Amino acid sequence: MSQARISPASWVTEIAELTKPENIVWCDGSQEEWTRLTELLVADKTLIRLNAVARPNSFLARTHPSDVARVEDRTFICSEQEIDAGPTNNWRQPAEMRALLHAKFDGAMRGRTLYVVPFSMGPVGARQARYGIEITDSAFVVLNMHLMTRVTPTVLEKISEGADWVPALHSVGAPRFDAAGVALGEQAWPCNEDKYVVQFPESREIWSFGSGYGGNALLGKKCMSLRIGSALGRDEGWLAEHMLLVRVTSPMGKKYHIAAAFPSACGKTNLAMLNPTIPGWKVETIGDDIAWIAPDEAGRLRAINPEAGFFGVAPGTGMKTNPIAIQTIAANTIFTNVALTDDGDVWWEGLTDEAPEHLTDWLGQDWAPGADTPAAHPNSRFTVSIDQCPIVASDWDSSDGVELDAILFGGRRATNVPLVVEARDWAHGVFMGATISSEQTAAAEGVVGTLRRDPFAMLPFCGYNMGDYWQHWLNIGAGLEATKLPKVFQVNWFRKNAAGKFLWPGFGENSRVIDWVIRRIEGEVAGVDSPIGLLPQLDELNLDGLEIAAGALEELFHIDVNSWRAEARLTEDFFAGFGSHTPSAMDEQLRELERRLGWDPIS
Ligand code: GTP
Ligand code: SPV
Ligand code: MN
Repeated sequence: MSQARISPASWVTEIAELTKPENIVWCDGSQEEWTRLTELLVADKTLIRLNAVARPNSFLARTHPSDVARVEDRTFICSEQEIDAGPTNNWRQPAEMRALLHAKFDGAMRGRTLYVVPFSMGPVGARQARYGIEITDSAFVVLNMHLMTRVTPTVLEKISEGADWVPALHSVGAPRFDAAGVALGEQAWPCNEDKYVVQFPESREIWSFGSGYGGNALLGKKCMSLRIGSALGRDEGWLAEHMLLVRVTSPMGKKYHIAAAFPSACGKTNLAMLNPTIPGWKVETIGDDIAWIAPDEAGRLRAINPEAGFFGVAPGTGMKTNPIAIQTIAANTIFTNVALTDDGDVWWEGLTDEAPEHLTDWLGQDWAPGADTPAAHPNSRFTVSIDQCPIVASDWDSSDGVELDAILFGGRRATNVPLVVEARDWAHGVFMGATISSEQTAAAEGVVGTLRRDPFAMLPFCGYNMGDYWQHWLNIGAGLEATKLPKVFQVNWFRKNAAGKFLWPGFGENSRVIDWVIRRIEGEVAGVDSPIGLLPQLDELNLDGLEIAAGALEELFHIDVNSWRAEARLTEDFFAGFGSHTPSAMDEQLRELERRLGWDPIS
């Protein structure tokens, strides 16, 4: 469903007439632009330049305390029919939303600069690449787009040659003047209490108002690559996924490619930069958040990372947990909402075992160890180019992408879900993805810790009816030979014991799980059947040198039939919420699970 669009220049004129900026700047992604805009933002105190010896060319931003995460209840999918957005999305009638947004954007950029940012998701010119133009009144957004996407005027050439593109409009919603020209006063972090992150999946447009933070404002990321991307994928026969992408080389020298979908703040960046604790294994990073997956001519699923950088969670990232990330962010990095040390460097919980004696916290207040609030916001993050990752695959941006050998689904589950379990076949794998639940994290506004369904880790990111999305996954699998499909697994690094302690050490030790996954692909280990899928036999796991409490392994793989029956009952209700859009294959999977749990299916 390709749309004939007006030219970028006409669109910019139209938006400038609406938003009434002071001036217009066309961005080119150059080093000169980076220098100019960082200097501008340091001068107006939006950015703090970090100690140039400790962390060259790096900056700290402190957002408004109300603008710290994605705003899911202010995120809208505006399809013509409500049913096409489905029950998991906020829906508004497109014409109604357009009228509302026009009123919001009218004069929204008074006294500000309108930046035009042409960007590509995927290598420019690649078959799978998609182009966008973000208009924003935030220089901070422009700088982050430099790191996260490919900002280049070549995109405008491609568009003038006829390539399709996504118009993505963003304003922080904080004009400097009102309509009468009266100064409105400038906040340190301009934003608006009223926020809208709006996708029009049918006309492939994005309108975002009121927030300068992460996925709300960097419109190439969740808005375009996932919400619009998933709608494109449905229509064009591919998959836009909230997945990391890695290459793993075994001690035998054989290469495998793995994609993994975990909900926000559940370990994608960490697995993407896995530092294996078992000898002989090598991991190369390809992507840490988004994968676009398409069938190729040979009938295999191939994936690219459409992004060009990482927007990673800071807390918990340290030399012990993720040394690769620590090396990646040594320079040329923008930090948001972390703490500032007295010598002008950054700190957050988990960077070191002990906090410095004095810090300036993310709110700009004095902070000392023992304070009852964290120094860094739990959703504080770093933005950095993927090129700086010491283990990035040299061909990470190859236009061809990589053939997938395995897909992992995971979440934060304190109970029930074992360390690893393999799906019996593709449909069972889709069922595993569809039934992911996870404890709420700080990545979105909401109560941290409550268990929520997050199918395919796409709950906030699917641009159409989630039930139809499951059917699309089934269709993709049905269109390919079963032997050529990636094997599907569910993993859980977060199971806890009765005392509330993690049973599994996680991070680099997750290589032991990857080792088993790959030996399953090679047919070297048989596993053992269980009601929920194929589990490892404990002696199939490489546990050499692992320090783990007695009994912890048994607990990690324990399947509690009663809890699983209770979970199946909840799944029944969950599926019912999608009505006739729940694929019958998903209902069959649920009945099969109930049967294996020794329980008479209720229907
Ligand atoms: P988004 O960028 O929000 O999509 O998140 P992500 O999935 O990339 O999450 P990330 O890897 O940044 O991890 C989030 C948090 O989980 C961090 O605090 C990590 O330290 C923690 N974490 C990651 N892997 C593990 C693990 O294997 N075990 C434990 N216990 N914690 C982990
Ligand atoms: C997530 O929340 O899944 C992120 C961060 O990766 S954001 O870009 O803000 O969506
Ligand atoms: Mn994410």
